[in-house]
Amino acid sequence: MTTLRHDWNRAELRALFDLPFNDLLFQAQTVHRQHFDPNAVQVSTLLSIKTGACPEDCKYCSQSGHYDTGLDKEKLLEIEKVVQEAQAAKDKGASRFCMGAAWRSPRDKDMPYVLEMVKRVKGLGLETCMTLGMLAPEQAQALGEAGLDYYNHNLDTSPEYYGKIITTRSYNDRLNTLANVRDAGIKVCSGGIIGMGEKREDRIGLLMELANLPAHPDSVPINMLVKIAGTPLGDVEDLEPFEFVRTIAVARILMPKSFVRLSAGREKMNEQLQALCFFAGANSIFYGEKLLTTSNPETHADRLLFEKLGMNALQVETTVADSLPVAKKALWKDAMAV
Ligand code: SAM
Ligand code: DTB
Ligand code: SF4
Repeated sequence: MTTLRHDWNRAELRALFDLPFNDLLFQAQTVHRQHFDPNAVQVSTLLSIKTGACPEDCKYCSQSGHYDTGLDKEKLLEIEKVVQEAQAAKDKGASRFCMGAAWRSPRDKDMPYVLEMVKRVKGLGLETCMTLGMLAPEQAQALGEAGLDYYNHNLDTSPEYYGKIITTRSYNDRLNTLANVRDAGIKVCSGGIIGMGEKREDRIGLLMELANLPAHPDSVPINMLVKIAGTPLGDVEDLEPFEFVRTIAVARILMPKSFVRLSAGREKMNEQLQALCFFAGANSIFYGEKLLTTSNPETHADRLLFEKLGMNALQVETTVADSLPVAKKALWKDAMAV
């Protein structure tokens, strides 16, 4: 029985990052196998339900109103359109549908729409996830009562580097939203972005914050920065890919029972790098040709990769069960015929 730790210190994390690559990956894969089927991957599809003109100044983001990124803005999508997209994602083999809005936080008048979206998408037999910015306790409560399964709210980076990336909301604001989500009984999805010009110490700081939360996030997205022209991080230097793999491996070791998601940035990664991330303990991806505003690998390329690696997509029933998730091969076989 693994006891989950919430008291990781910087020296321990440094020591993990400093391990020879093979030793680190072996340790991560060993931990991974104690808690998960190593060939099963949870698959989520994203949809931007409200795009652009965001008041926040996140320096990586195509949707911030502070930068000219040439993005077409869109109002809150109609519920029927969202349901249609969710059904299409399900037909292609996704088990979770994640709806994202470019808001600082939802306004009261937005709430009835998003609550209805949760109910309708859940009614299709999909897990639901939303990322709408900061949530007040009563907003989180309402989403929980509507049946929302997951709420995504990333810490993004270390507390020390955070001020270089966002000035319009604080690290504490983010921690408060995570607490409100947890208290509402919604599963927490929280991770960050790697490759924003931060140092290894910042990657350590981010993972330490996530692992030392009162409960490990159920899902931990590790995004590789998608460089957006027009943002302050549009031409930041590339991160050494092995350092990205190391970050996934350390996340896996620290949070043994969490799904670690190989998130944004897969389009720039070759199959071999993605396979290394899976070996390092990533067991979740975003699937579908679009993330929120940028592109993601083609679905047929992902199916082919899964086939080459002998991996399977998890079905809803198995991802929500408390027991060890077991992949069901039928799901993506059926989807391939679509
Ligand atoms: N507006 C909400 C918020 O920030 O809480 C929700 C949407 S926001 C786009 C969700 C997350 O996507 C961000 O916290 C960030 O971690 C990630 N993200 C945004 N732009 C990205 C980029 N260019 N590359 C990688 N990850 C990105
Ligand atoms: C997360 O950690 N990554 C997703 C999701 N949560 C909402 C978003 C990635 C966005 C990538 C850039 C874009 O497509 O705009
Ligand atoms: Fe707005 Fe979210 Fe983008 Fe920040 S990451 S600018 S809050 S949409």
